[in-house]
Amino acid sequence: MAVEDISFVVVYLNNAKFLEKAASDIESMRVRGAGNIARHAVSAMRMVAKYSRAKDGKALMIELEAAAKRILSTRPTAVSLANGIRYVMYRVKIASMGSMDLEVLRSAAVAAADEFIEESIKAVDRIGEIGSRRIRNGDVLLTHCHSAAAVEVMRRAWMDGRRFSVYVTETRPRFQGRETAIILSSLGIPVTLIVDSAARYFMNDVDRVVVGADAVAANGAVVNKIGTSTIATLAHEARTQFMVASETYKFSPETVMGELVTVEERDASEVVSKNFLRKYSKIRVRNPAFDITPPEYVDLIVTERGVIPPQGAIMVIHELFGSIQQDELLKYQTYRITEDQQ
Ligand code: RUB
Repeated sequence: MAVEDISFVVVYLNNAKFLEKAASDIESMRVRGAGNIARHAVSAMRMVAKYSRAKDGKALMIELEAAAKRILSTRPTAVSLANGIRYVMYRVKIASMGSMDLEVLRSAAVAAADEFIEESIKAVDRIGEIGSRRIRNGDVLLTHCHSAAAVEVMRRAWMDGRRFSVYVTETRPRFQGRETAIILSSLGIPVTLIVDSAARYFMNDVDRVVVGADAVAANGAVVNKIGTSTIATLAHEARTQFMVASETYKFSPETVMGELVTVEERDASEVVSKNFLRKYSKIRVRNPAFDITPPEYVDLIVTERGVIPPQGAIMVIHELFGSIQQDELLKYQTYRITEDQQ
């Protein structure tokens, strides 16, 4: 359900509960995929600003900071979340330098959120347009997990009349690959669903791997669904092109300062049943949700600003975040680190 669907009355009466609902939608993965997560988070910030009963501008800023902190604790790897929130908060901060009036700051937050959402949707569209040109007639593609940006690249190429087929890995443990397979197949694209461990078996048939990203580091390393880096290694070995579709708001400015992207580790019950865990309590189960593909295994990153080699990531980050102070950048990084890591 879209954030805006939640009735005005409920939101007005209980902004805190509403924020909690948005955060738990992201935590539980009812809303998933880095782009969707960012838009959901920014919509939540918008609603907090719009329906806040703060008495003055300062109180609104404190409320927004608290909301940002809660939202950022939900999915630590999604840099898009921090960047979306930063987009809003930076503009509120700039507005606050001119005036601390409550309504001025409220409007600044709402306008920034609207702008981020609109631009992020346009970015996916543009990535589809740019990335689709890389797909040729007769190609065999492979994709992993479910990425709206990667799907848009394939959808657009198909709509433009190119004919190709796609291997889709099912993507354990949550099977997001099935969602991708269903979408591509509904467009008429020939799809073969495979288990993740069959990637090497089929890699020699594949011309291009197309995946999305949760984060792109300053050195061009790509953080994406667990298993992506295995596929990238296989593609490298088979000399198969490895293409990443990523909006620039997934690029991590903190990594310029040597910070590492936090990899989210999810509950063991996503991998085996609770019964299994009880019965074999001595078996430890680990469930990292993402992994890191080194830049040497990435051929190109398709962004809404154009195609870049992984080495170009640093330039994109400087262009986008160069004007933001280092302490401002690190503030949102700190919010994402869980208490036991601090
Ligand atoms: C989803 C995933 C996707 C990226 C990019 O992981 O790894 O490839 O988020 O997606 P999860 P998009 O299912 O754990 O959220 O292109 O839609 O932003």
